[in-house]
Amino acid sequence: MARRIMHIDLDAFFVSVEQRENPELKGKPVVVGGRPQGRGVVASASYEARAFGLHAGMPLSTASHLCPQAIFIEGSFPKYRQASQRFMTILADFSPFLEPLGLDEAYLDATGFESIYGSVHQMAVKLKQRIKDEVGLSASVGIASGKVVAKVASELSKPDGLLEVATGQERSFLAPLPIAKLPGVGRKTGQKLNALGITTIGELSLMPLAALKSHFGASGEVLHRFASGIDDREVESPAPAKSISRETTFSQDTKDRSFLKATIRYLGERVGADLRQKGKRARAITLKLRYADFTTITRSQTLTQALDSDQTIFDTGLKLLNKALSQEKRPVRLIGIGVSNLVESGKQLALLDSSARRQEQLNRAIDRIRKKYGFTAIQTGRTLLLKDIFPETGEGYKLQTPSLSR
Ligand code: TTP
Ligand code: MG
Repeated sequence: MARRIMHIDLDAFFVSVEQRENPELKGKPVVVGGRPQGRGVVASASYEARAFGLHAGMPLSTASHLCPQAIFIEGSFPKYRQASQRFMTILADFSPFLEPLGLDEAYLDATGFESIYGSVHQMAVKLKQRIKDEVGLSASVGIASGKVVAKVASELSKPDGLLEVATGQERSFLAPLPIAKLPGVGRKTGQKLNALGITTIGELSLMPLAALKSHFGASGEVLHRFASGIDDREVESPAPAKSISRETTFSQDTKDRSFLKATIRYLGERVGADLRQKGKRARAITLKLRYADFTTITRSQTLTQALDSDQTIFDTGLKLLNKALSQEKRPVRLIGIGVSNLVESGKQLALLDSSARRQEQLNRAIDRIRKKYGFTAIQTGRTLLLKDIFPETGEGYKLQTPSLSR
């Protein structure tokens, strides 16, 4: 079956987020990047500003010269990151075969989704609508049999566009376009091709492969395939986490061993729950310590078998902690624990000895209860200690959670 690959890209992303928050900016030439007097460059320009020749990467001084009436905004990255996450979450609702690229674009493999949405085109219409309703931004979508053509199509359809290239039409779709529109053709390659008398993608596709290879080496072959609209690359979802960890910075540096132990227990239980939820076991455990003077050390231990129990994480973490602190005089500022060298859980249970198996069953029972009633529904002896140390939190260590980083 022919593949249907979507490329989705938000329109004038940074600017659109600003316009969403301040409707007065809508329909006007707007630039995000900094003050026109500054030495920065344009990060994002509204389509109204582009009509004056403004584009990303242009020095702000040039931009204000070309379009003095433009509104210049410094921008704030956390806002864009949040919008990006909401955008990606919507895409993930449509297909698990998702490859995010940067903040505002992604490939999505929609092969076979006709049966759900009537057509992939319809699916793209729904997707665009949800992005508009839920994130307040407009996206452009290209659909084709491969990534390259899908990307060129979304770009060509901007803003707020939707363009599908039928299977078999890839080459004729690309042929009239200038070579700069082809992903992979940067400024240098473009200049080199122009010098060879090549200006359109069609001309590029007709260049003999041997000639392309002699000019561009191995990438000559890629250029040839892309220019012909051939691109078999898969949509690659990001690799799953290779490690899981939790750490916390204390509001006051400490030398209190019991407190450090309790914190390790708590962080270890969090890591363990995460590990089991992901269906993984770990072969290595790492302790991280940062001392008051900001010196940071990590100490790791490899396990004889891959395990996922809280007890193993705690025991190993504690051993590493005792070793690290045996000669140590400096107070501790941050403590963290992590697991790595992860393997799929599989059905290994039967291979474990009886005490390890009991641990497994206990952890799973605790996970179930916590899933139902919250993480703090069950506290082990050690984590209960944290309650005495932070009595003001009332709920024991719960209020520590926001300071956890992963
Ligand atoms: P793009 O998708 O390249 O640009 P855009 O979303 O502003 O406009 P378009 O409608 O053509 O897609 O990049 C996404 C965001 O990344 C952009 O809003 C700002 C940021 N960016 C920079 O900070 N510097 C740059 O040079 C580019 C190209 C983008
Ligand atoms: Mg964009």
